[in-house]
Amino acid sequence: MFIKVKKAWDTESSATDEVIYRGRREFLRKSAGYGIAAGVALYGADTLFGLSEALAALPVKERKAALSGYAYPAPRNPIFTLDRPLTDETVAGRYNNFYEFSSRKNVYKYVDGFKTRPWTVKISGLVRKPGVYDVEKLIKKFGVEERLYRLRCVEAWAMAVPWTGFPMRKLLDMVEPESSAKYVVFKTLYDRKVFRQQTIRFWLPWPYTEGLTMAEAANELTLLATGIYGHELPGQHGAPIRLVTPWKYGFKSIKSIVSIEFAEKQPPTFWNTLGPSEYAFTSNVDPEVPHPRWSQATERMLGSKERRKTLKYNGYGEFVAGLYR
Ligand SMILES: Nc1nc2c(c(=O)[nH]1)N[C@H]1C(S)=C(S)[C@@H](COP(=O)(O)O)O[C@H]1N2
Ligand SMILES: [Mo]
Repeated sequence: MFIKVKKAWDTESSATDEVIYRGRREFLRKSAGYGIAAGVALYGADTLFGLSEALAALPVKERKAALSGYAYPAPRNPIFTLDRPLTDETVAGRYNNFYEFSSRKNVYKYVDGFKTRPWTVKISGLVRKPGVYDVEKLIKKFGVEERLYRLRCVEAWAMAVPWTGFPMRKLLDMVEPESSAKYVVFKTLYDRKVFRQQTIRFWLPWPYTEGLTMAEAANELTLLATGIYGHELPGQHGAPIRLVTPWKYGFKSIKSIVSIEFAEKQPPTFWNTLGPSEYAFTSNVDPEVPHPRWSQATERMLGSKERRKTLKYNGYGEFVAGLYR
């Protein structure tokens, strides 16, 4: 007899239906409390209610339980192994670069009101299937996996963390870029009500923008992360969806993405615009190419006094060296 073995990350439609059902019920309960006419609430519930809205309406505990039905924790992809211990979660979550919130490492103090659900990503440019895609639906469609990756910041500190997400490759297969597309352009949300620094430092080249070549975007390592340490991304790590390119300096791994565009020309990017000689467009980790003001030969592991030798391509040469020959 043939038994279909379901991979843990196969989509579970029954789990999703349950989320929508419970979220809708919760939404109706709240709407009644706010005195919204039942007709209006029902109209909204029946015609507009999707997975994201349902999840957003659930209390935190129930939301966690619902997500565990199809997203977290995700099965670990055994291909990606580490040469060093994982960074402690609280250490990684309290030493962040996210200039939209703060130009210091204390980003975690500013993310409490950051509303990341519902959230959509606009796909545009040289692509056959442009559109506005709901992050929750992408997670459901592609499934997610856990990957242990090193991350090396251009400032010479490093960490090792378990991301949860799906390969960018899956998204490319779905949206079908045109053959004329040479670059992928990623943008973070621009909203001065959400990100205080977009007002305080209004002169910076917002929105934060990053770019990859098509071949880099399609590489096996390129991950769109939606989680970390076995749960959803907290705000400071770039909720609800961010890029992770572990062979490049951390600033390429753009957070809180709202737009992915396929383009013929290399786009101007945030750090490259601010300092072209310090932050190259490609910015692959390379111990032999110093920053103009400091060496890149070694790195400090967050949460420890350990200094390690920096590895070319951050140790990911077997996956990516072929891209640059
Ligand atoms: N939108 C946005 N994305 C960003 C940044 C930022 O300031 N804004 N900082 C980058 C830098 S410099 C690094 S090192 C990583 C840090 O990711 P982490 O805070 O999750 O460790 O995010 C990158 N992505
Ligand atoms: Mo960084």
